[in-house]
Amino acid sequence: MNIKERYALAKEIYAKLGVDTDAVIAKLKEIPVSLHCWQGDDVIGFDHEGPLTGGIQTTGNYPGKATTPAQLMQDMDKAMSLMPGKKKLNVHACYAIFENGEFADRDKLEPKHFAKWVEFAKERNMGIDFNPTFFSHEMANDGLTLAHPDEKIRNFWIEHGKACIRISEYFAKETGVPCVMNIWTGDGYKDIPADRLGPRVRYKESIEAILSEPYDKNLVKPCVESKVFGIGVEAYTVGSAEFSLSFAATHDGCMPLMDNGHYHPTEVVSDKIPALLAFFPELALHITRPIRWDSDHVVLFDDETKEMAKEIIRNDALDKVYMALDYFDASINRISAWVVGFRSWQKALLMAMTTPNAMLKKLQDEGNFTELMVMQEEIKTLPFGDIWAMYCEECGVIADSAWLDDVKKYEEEVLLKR
Ligand code: RNT
Ligand code: ZN
Repeated sequence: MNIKERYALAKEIYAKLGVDTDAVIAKLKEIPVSLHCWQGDDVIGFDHEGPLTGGIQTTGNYPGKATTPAQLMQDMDKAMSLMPGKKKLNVHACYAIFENGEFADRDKLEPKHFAKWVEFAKERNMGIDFNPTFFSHEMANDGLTLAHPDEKIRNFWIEHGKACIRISEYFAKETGVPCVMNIWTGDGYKDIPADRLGPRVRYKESIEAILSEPYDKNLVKPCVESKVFGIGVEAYTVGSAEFSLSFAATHDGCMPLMDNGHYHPTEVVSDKIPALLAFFPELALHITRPIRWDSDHVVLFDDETKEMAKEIIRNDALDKVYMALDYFDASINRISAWVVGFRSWQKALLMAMTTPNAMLKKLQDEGNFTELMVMQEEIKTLPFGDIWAMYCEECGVIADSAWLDDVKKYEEEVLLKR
């Protein structure tokens, strides 16, 4: 049987449960997911020589990584050609593109330094999300930026944040799509601090100073990302969960961003999504896969990934939750890493959207937990693969793992020649 025939049979099975798979496929095609440029070069960027800092780390030394804007864009294009669904581009400030030996430090960045990214996005009909880069810079060498006790250092980073707001607005105006601007710093201490409040008050005031830059709230959507700890800052993180959530809750227009690698191991973001939806009109996610720590492994189609997608879909929150991938694996083919992660999140969304959520909710509300359990188990073995295959086919990408042949060919012809 070919994909269409398999789909026709599967469609019937889902229809009996009240699920219109044609409508689901049509809808999923329109939902943007942010694809992070930083998987392509191990979070290095183009504006500095030094190592990746900020308490985050890539491990592995797989050959062929992109080292120029042209290579990174070429690699992203290859990866995107193998992913079904709508993409939004996610860029970090350290990916500024300078022409002919020109340079601008982080506090002096301008929209023109990102004109090439705008061109890239527009040609591909994508919006752009943006991130100030508060790491991998000499002014971040103390492990503190916006929370630094030295006012000069804080001001440098505040100016960086403001520059990024202006750039975010430029992205939104150019692409016609609002730009989510995520504020994350690795600020913290390796060992027991003598003052836990002071850095947080400074951090709060610094973010407020950044957000005092005038901008159109319909175009720029700032958010603050929390974290539990980073490498080298194990004892104390300034932007903890409580800090960031409280900041977002008390600053109109500022969203909380949850990265599912940034919590204690038994906490799950899938449970936090509905908790936040009860209070925030909008929120943002970094979708990643932590193994024992914030290891940023490639996102897989695993239980918690599925569970997060479910919480967005069954709460009808697709227009409230900004979804972005955030992982970086340098130990495998980087294009394959991009593709597996993006496809996994697409699968999770598709599965959530083909789940008879209204029926299951009703069983819960009626207290019918016996049937709820039976149905939830039953759903796990529906012919989901046939719906996925049709979705891929309609999006013009290979449905099964044969896409890897393409990546292998690209590795041989392009990556290994670098
Ligand atoms: C780090 C945060 C942050 C970064 C990116 C590169 O722990 O998750 O979002 O991964 O900004
Ligand atoms: Zn993140």
